[in-house]
Amino acid sequence: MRVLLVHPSALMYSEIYLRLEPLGLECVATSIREAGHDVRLLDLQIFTHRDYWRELDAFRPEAIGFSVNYLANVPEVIDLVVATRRRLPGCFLFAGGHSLSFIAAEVVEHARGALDCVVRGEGELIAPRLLEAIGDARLSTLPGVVTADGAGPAPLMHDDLDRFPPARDLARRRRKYFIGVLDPCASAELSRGCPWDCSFCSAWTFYGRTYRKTSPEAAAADIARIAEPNVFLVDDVAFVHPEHGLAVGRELERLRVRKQYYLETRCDVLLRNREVFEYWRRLGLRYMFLGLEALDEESLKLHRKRITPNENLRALEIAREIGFTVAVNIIADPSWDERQFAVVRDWALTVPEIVHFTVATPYPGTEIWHTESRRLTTLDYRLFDVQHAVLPTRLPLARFYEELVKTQSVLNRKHLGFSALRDTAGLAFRLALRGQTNFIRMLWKFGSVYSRDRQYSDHFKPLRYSMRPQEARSASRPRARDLFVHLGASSRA
Ligand code: B12
Ligand code: SF4
Repeated sequence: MRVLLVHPSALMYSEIYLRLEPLGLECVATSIREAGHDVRLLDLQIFTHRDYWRELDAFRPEAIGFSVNYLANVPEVIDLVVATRRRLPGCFLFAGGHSLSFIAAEVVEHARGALDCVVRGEGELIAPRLLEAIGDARLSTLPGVVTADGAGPAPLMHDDLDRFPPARDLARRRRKYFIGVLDPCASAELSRGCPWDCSFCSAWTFYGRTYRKTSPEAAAADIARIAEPNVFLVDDVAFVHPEHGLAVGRELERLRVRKQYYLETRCDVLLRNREVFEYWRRLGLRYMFLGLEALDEESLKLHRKRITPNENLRALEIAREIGFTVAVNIIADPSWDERQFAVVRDWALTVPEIVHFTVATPYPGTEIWHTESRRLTTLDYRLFDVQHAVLPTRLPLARFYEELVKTQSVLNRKHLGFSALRDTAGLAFRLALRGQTNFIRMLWKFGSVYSRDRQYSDHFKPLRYSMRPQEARSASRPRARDLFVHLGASSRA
């Protein structure tokens, strides 16, 4: 069967920093290809909708699968599904991915019969079975599958992460993938899941709080096959188990793999497992993202980060000592006033780290979706991108965005002001000589993306698809089975 897998467009506010390969879709592609199908992949972060329609004419797919990891992409994908159904009435249309897994039934409803099903959870094991079951009334009894007729049992989670290495060969124009100065950049994974349980995050609820690892041999072999000089490690929390990180590193050394790496981890993991980070620094790890989230004890408790402000600050010192370039994230709460913005801005200007801001957002799949007592001010999927306020703001909304954007631009100037640009000019020039212009374009686009008026006016766009509102909210923690996509066992680090 001819199967086309599609990744939606880039999110407006992140495309300036990065564009990364659709790793999940590439893993699903491997499993479908192994089952004997002819698979193609189209990434709308790089290609246009016009390219999509051309691809349909050229390839004539018999099935099309869409990947929706981000809520903000939901309207685009529903529109594409509905239009595709008109163009190819006999084509089997399905969708999956992180965010859709929490809102499967409502998305099937939005598509008004155009979408054959949504697949919840990991796609590798179920996708080939799904294609086999096309036309069969038992489709809706498959694990994780949700159709207009009903839903199957809990989705399947595979216990061997080595089994379906990503089909990177299917991603076209790979030179377009980059993150900051890592241009071009591929992605890879060493583990899946997270054993922590932060209240604002859905990484742990998706995987039922499980944590799985690739074998060191398979992980290193996969990275060795990557042509790009840079690799983004997509793990939710890298190096939770230091012995695994060390073993992967040793394999990479044995295979003489030399790359530059970027990863995301927690401050306490860095504190606890310093040696593995030092070792990876020697292997080429240069950049890391640490989810700081808040500067004060009370907010950290509220987010259930299970860490203290001192531990966070100590981790930053260690990262500096080892020689990493670090980006951190702070969650801005809609209840912030000018004073709170100023406190964080002042702090951010005193540290060398790159400081990002996201806006506290209860999205489906998170615990705060169930417990947040403030009423959502919008049900527009497009605003659930952690850059918009979807809860009532203490400041008037336009003022809130003014403060947010002011903070972001002060911090951007810190890293992309004249003196910083002078330092990066040499690098930008060398990349341009190799035809890699993603990083340079990023420098140009920076000022134009963040705008108070743009963010504010996004709230007044006509609402085309409305999210299903939260059901009864409650102050107490929801039960695991109401939160989890995969009903895996709980495993603590
Ligand atoms: C790596 C990562 C990133 C990377 C980039 C990823 C990429 N290639 O685009 C970076 C750091 C850049 C990033 C950025 C952001 N991210 Co992010 N990210 C992740 C993370 C940690 C892992 C994703 C991943 O690659 N997993 C590994 C692959 C193998 O798994 P997968 O993609 O989920 O695919 C599997 C299944 O979902 C399924 N599947 C996927 N597609 C399909 C399609 C079909 C048809 C089927 C059947 C199955 C299927 O099968 C796959 C294989 O099992 C997730 C958390 C998580 N654990 O999922 C957050 C997460 C997806 N990100 C999140 C957010 C909020 C963001 C940002 C908006 C944050 C910001 N500060 O602006 C930006 C926006 C990025 C953008 N694309 O524009 C949220 C999503 C929230 C939401 N509900 O919308 C998540 C869930 C984290 C969280 N805190 O809860 N992200
Ligand atoms: S540690 Fe990170 S990935 Fe894990 S639950 Fe918290 S925010 Fe999510």
